[in-house]
Amino acid sequence: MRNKQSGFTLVELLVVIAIIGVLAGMGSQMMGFSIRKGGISAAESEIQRLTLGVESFQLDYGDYPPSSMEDEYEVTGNRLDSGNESMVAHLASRARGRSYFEFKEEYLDNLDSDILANDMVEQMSWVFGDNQLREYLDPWGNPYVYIHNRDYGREFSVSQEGVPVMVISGTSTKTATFHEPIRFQIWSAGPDGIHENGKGDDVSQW
Ligand SMILES: [Ca+2]
Ligand SMILES: [Ca+2]
Ligand SMILES: [Ca+2]
Repeated sequence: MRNKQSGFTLVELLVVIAIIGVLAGMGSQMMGFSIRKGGISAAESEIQRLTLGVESFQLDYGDYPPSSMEDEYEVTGNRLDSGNESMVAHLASRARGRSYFEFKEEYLDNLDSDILANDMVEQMSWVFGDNQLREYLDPWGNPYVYIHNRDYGREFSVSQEGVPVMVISGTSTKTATFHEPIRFQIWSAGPDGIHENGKGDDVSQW
């Protein structure tokens, strides 16, 4: 009679390794899920803050920031992320002695490296120390979309993971009209980084 071997057999070892693999997979999936969830609530709260900023700008100036600085002031620009840049520029204005938005530095960037003309910088009482035409980014690094209600139905060029794509204001399936009909639309492309005009996993203010 052979002595019964102590320790694990090969089969037992393989079973243990398989179980560890499954558990590790579940763990990383859960972690991915909670990171995604965290991103979504961060985007929601930033959109809420941006909405308040845009609303208080409107109280002072009687109108929301335009969807495009290029059109509003007849300045030349690259027409990429114009709505976001216009929103940032107007919220960064202290022309009336007050600021409309507290920018979180980690979300500010100028992905397309464009600049605001110097006379415009003065005119807006720009709060930044240079003339970079910045965008405000969502937690996944993509600029939010901002569109004034005047421009609903119009196509705009925005960057999606560094590539320009066209977007159009989101429509509601309930009312068959645009969301936020008398205000403005702000949305993030969401965790998948793909703009769906406020649908799919996009995070929007409606
Ligand atoms: Ca631009
Ligand atoms: Ca820019
Ligand atoms: Ca999306």
